[in-house]
Formats: sequence, structure tokens, C-alpha cells
Amino acid sequence: MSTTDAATGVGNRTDADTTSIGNGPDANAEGVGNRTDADATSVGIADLDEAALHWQEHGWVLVDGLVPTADIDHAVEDLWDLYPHPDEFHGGDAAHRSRFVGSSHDQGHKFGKAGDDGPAFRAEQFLGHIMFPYESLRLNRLQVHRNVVHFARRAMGLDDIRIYQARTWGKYTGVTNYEQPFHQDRNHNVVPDRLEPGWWNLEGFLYLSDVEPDVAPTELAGGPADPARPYDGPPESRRISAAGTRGSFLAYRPDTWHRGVDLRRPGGSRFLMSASFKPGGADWIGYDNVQPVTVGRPWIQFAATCTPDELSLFGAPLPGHPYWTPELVDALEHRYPGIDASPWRDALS
Ligand SMILES: O=C(O)CCC(=O)C(=O)O
Repeated sequence: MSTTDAATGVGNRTDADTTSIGNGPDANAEGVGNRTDADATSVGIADLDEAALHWQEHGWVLVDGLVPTADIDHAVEDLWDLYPHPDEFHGGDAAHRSRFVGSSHDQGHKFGKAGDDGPAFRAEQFLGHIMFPYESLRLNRLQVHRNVVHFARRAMGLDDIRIYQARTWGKYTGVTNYEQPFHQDRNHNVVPDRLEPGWWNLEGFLYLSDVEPDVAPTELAGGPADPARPYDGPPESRRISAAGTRGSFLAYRPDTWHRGVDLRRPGGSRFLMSASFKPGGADWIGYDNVQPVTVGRPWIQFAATCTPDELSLFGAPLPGHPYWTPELVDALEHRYPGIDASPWRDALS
């Protein structure tokens, strides 16, 4: 998600500069500009170690098909309770646009007036954010999908991680011009990012719909980040368009130059789930907090289905932690009826 002060306009690039990656539909269809074979990056689910290494070395990776399509489709059935279905949205009834605008989380971004053309941050680009926990248990379970959590741990090289950004994001052709300047996300950290194993955070987009080239795959500026000058820019290197099928996971670091682009397909749409992770204890990194909504039905229902490991992603102390007493384990069961509290109880000393 964006930060305005790191933004650098690129205006003079064309679509022909963009290299597509991954094996989604039309993945290699775009012009390839000045890329060489060595640039033809495609990182597949078959080798998660390779994907993790690519993220560590280059600052981003698209993990194709990280989550099985069936798991995505099962959860996405409930997406249309949160968003107008694309057919409805584009059907001409203004009520659907009002519903989309009305259910969007206000990002609080303050942007100056931008024209309709070219790269710029426009407030309407940030419509369509809906915060976790969702009204749907299926979408809530997808938010902590084991493959995504597993990959985040592998890439970050840490077991003890937290999920610090959790929300869905829907875009529809024509809402606004979604083209942004290239930027780095400095707004996830109150201090400068420490870009080393054990310290770095991982920003992620889980694709809920097929993100084909004309429905705004995120663009990234290729080439390894320079840890000594992580904010030096703007990117002059080739651009990569992270087109991929639903279930793919785009992971990038805050030092990675990237941007949103416009949806070109008439009647098009794009849906993602943000899932970003940080090391446990990294209080300086943050974005979304669940604490204020833990008394509501969606969280209570979700928490009751969670393992200790899943709850720990939100900061809950693991079984065996000195926090726990017999009374607190009872209270946990009372607060989340149906939760399997036996791991906490069994670990009481
Ligand atoms: O929507 C996208 O593809 C990327 C958006 C983005 O980079 C941002 O808003 O910071």
C-alpha cells in the first residue's frame, strides 16, 4: 500500500516496457523491452525455497498457485456479500457503486487534486478496502491459509511471525484511473526498514481473482535492491507485471519499487487479499489491528476455529507462555466458545 512521500513519477514509460512473469494466462504476452534471458523470471510453487530466495535477493516474488484454486473459489463465493459482483457493478445500476463506496474502509489518505491522466495517487484508488475479520468465516480462514503462512515463514526465515495487515481490496474498471507512480512503502514502519534476515517484513497480495494483464497486475521494478541505499531511486530498470492466476501470492518488501496500474478491460475487476507479515516483537512495524473488533461475532467465530499457532499470528501467547494460568485458559474457552483449549491447558505447568 502506498506512501506518497516516496513516490516518483515515471510518466514516460509505455506498456511495452513491461515484462510479465509467472504462468498465468498470457503471462508472456507483453512486450519485453530490453530484457535478457536472465531477466525472464518465473518463480513457481514447485520450489518454494527458490521462491523464498528470490524474495530475499530481489525484494519480490510471485508464487504461482500458492493456494489451491479450490480453496480460493470456496471462499470467494462469500466475496459477493462484501462486494458487488462485477456483472452487477458494471450493469449500470448506480446503487452498486454506492454500495461499493459505502462499504470501503476509509484509508485516511490525503492526496492533492490529480488529473485523470498519467501516474498519480488518487483517493478513489483506495476504495474497495474491506477489513479483516470479514462477515464470512470462509474468507477469514483464507486469511491465515497454511500455505501463505508457511511461505511467509520460509521467506522471512523465522517461525515467530505476526500478520500485521489483513484486508481485501477490490477494483473495478472505470472507478478511477488506478495508475500510480512507482513508490516504496515506507508507511508500514515508524523507523527506517532494516532489510536483513530476521528483521524484514513481507508484504503480500493473495490473488482472489485471475489477475490477467489487462486487469491491473501490480508492476514492480526489477533488479536486486541495494541494501546500502534502499531508497535510492527512481527505478530505471525493467518493469515486471505480476500477472497471475487466482491463488497466486505476490510478496514484496517495503524497499521494492512498485505501483498499481489502471484496469484496461471493459467490465473488468480485480480482487486481492492483503496478507503482510512481520517478525514477532517488531512493534515498529504495523498497519491493521484486530483488537478493537475481537468482541464482534466475526472474530469470535473465527478465533474459535483457530489453532494456537494461528492465534499467535495475531499476537496471542502460545501454550506454555508464562501468561497462561488455569483461570485464563477457562476464560479463553468462555470467550471463544468451541475453541480447542487443550494445547494451552496441557502446557500449564
Ligand atoms: O494495487 C496495486 O497493484 C498496488 C497498489 C500499491 O502499490 C499501493 O497502493 O501502494
